[in-house]
Amino acid sequence: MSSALRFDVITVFPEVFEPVFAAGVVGRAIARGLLELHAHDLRAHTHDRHRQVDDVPYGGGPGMVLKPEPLFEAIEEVRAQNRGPVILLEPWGEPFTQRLARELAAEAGLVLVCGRYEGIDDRVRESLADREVSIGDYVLSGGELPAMVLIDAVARLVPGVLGAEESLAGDSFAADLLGHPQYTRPAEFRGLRVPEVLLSGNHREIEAWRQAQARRRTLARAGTPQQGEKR
Ligand code: 9D3
Repeated sequence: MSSALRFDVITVFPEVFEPVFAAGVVGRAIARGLLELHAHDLRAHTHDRHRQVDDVPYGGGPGMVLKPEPLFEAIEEVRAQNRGPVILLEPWGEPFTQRLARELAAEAGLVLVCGRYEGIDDRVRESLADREVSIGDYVLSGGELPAMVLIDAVARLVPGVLGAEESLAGDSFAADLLGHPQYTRPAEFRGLRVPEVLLSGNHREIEAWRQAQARRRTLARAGTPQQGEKR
């Protein structure tokens, strides 16, 4: 398989990755050998009686910080199998975008490190990280959900992961359009009608309507009022 992409995730909660990626597009791709996902328990790389992955911050302050030793050991071990970039999920990282997803999908592998508590000892970033990524400006409890978001978005771009039809649908994002409204049967539900043009069978008119709707959505999201649109 030429384009298989390998994800290695280092986390204190490896079990949360299992159900999420057993189902859906990503689960199917793993079953078909297009993707590999390995979640590694950071605690397996501790050597003390209490299997401690965190410690108090130097200089004082609230909360705990992920210790460097287990992270160095885990990352170095994983790197023997996965030569891809080491990405730390951090709230102050570069914003995760479709563009970054495309860039990462071109790698043979990715090593994802999930922070917890107040953060990761900065020597890990300094010595081992290739980049730091955030999924947006809101506070989560750790890097696991962000890692899942990244994996899902990147996995969809690996050739063969999506069916031919689904891949075509992805192209609308390439044009930075957010897609058009979708309807399915019935044509009328609780008095709500599907737009007449979609029932017309006129494919040119349908395509024009969809493009206009998609443009409208995209501009609305960008905060640019449409002509004649009330704000
Ligand atoms: C008080 C300073 N905070 C840093 C901005 C502390 C802090 C908050 C949340 C430290 C770690 C976290 C846990 N979040 C992540 O690890 C995280 C995250 C996020 O919270 N939002 C968006 N993307 C990401 S990627 C990793």
